[in-house]
Amino acid sequence: MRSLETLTSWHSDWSGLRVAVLGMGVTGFAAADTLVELGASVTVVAERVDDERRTILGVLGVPIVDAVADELPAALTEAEVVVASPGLRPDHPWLVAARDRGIAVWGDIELAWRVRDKVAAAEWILVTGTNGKTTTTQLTAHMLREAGLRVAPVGNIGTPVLDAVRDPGGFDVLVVELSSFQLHALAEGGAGALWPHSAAVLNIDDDHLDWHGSADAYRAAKAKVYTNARVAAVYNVEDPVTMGMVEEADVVEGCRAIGFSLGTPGPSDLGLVEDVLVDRAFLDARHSRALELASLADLEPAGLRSPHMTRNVLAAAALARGFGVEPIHVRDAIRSFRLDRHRTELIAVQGGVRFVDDSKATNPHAAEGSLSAFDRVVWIVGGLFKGADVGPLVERHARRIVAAVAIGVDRAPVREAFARHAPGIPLVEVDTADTGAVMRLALEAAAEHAAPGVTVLLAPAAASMDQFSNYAERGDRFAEAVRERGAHGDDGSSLPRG
Ligand code: UMA
Repeated sequence: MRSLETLTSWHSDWSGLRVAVLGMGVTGFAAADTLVELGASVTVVAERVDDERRTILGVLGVPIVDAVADELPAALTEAEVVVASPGLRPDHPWLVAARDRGIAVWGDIELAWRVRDKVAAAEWILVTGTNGKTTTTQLTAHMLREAGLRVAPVGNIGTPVLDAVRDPGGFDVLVVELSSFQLHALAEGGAGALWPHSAAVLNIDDDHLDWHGSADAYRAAKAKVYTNARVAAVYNVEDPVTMGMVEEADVVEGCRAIGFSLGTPGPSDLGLVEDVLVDRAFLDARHSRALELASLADLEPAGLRSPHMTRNVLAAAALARGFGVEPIHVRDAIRSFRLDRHRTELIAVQGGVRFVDDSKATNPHAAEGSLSAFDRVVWIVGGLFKGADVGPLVERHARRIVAAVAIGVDRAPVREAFARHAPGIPLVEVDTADTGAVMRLALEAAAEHAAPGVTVLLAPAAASMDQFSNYAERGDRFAEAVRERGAHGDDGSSLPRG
């Protein structure tokens, strides 16, 4: 049997390598397709495979084993390598079985790293954190692109790294958003370990505790992002957990710790001086001077002015400056950036009431950002809490919550949080089995408490999958219901989304 240590290039000998690809979502498909191209002997093992992927795999000649979790197909037990989808929990019977047998378990990120030289080996910049990953990844990529670099934002953002690695045009740099699941799977040493140009952890709060088993395990996974960073390890000065991660990290000698914060930056940090974003890290005279990057007014048009978005901009700027992007390109990128939908998106103003879609707030920490941005809120909250506690959020923001509307199949966590921390605030529960009606009913309940100057905020602090396909559908349903209400009267002052 060949040593897996030799498989460090697209041009290594992958022929006939027995690989089981576990799971057939976005990741599994990219992995199977890549491995076929490499000449490996691939079998897909999955609980669900959609028709389109089944057809393409058939054309590629890849056998599919449809199996449930407690079956152990021979393709798995006889594999030399298993490539696992990130959604598979570490205690999934397939992964337990593979580990027990000493079979190497890789994620798609490790596979992509090993074969990154297919066209030209791009540099990798890694971005993780509990919230703001996608926006920061996009911002960083936008800044690098503004500087004329060929760049792709990839990873958990939705485009597998393997797709970028196989792009015939090639890239100078990949900005890779990594989830805690993908980080958990990363090798910490040996031929499969990543050696990124730089890496950032934006913030840490409890999330995905059900998947990781504990807050410590979640944090340990996130901390792996800094391993072997060569140029910059970017952390959040206002989040001591991220600073601790940098201090503990096993980085390459000479790699610099770069902080970002909304305060006045120290040498080696990026931050704010009055209303100017400044860099005191990437200039020779950093002990006495700072470079101006942009003003807070530059952040306004792109909707980046709120505190949590400003932090994302500073983190992206730190990564871009670390890569040599000039301040002028950082500023121009900020000015031309546009946020994705469902991130504190203004849907309409009706009768002086603002309707804001922050469906992307899939955990309490994310909801914290949008709740902080408004003074008087009717808060639509609830869904799958994934083991996180919504209580502290209710406690911290009780004074700005005019009323709350609980959605989701299990509303007990919201009910208990309000009973405990804000018993005086009206809480209405939307109790319906008709998921198509959830948002209409939620808005009806919200309307009882919304007056001019109030913001009706969808910031569920929870995942959506109990009632919707994903956060985007949840947000779309909210926007539809808002527009329906606007079309049926109110005062006709509804605006198109901002
Ligand atoms: N599967 C099982 N059993 C399981 C879990 C998965 O059989 O218990 C199989 C099924 O065949 C299923 C497939 O795996 O169809 C789905 O795989 P997956 O859930 O690992 O997801 P992918 O489609 O491969 O998408 C993943 C990321 N999803 C997750 O990590 C859950 C996507 O992030 C990412 O965009 C994509 O890879 C490309 O890298 C989404 C996400 O929700 C946006 N991420 C979480 C987050 O951001 O909080 C981590």
